[in-house]
Amino acid sequence: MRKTLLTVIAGLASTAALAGAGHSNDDSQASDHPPIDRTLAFEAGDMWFTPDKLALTPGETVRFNITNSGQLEHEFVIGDSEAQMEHREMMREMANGNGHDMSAGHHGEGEADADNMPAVTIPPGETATLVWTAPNNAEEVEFACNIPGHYEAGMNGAIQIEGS
Ligand SMILES: [Cu+2]
Repeated sequence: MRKTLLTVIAGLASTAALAGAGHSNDDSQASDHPPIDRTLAFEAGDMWFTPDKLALTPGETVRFNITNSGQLEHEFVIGDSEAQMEHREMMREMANGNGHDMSAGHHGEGEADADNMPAVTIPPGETATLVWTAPNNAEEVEFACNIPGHYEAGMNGAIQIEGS
């Protein structure tokens, strides 16, 4: 009995030569988000984003690949201008409250903020991904970096949501 089973397992193991056989590039791992309609490459530099504006249609799901080509850490947050302002104030308070330890303001990969703003923090030289669906109830939202001073220095842009 036992011997037979072992033989079978040994047989299976030898098929492990699949490695490197060129995976088809599907990113449908855990689909905790709707299918991606579009993937957009963004670049974050020291105090700018490229592109600095964007147009989407309502309900369109976009994957942002944001590369930080600057020397500083940046974030990419989506929300209406009021929410951005609140987020900015929160970040500033955190920065003041505990010296210059910014770690409390970090966002995980694609993680929603407490106030439900899609946000991601990007260390210098790295690329972060954020998936977001354009809402049906807004005509314009902003993307921004709300690390103190960055928004004011130019790290913000408009997302026009048009059509329907
Ligand atoms: Cu920034």
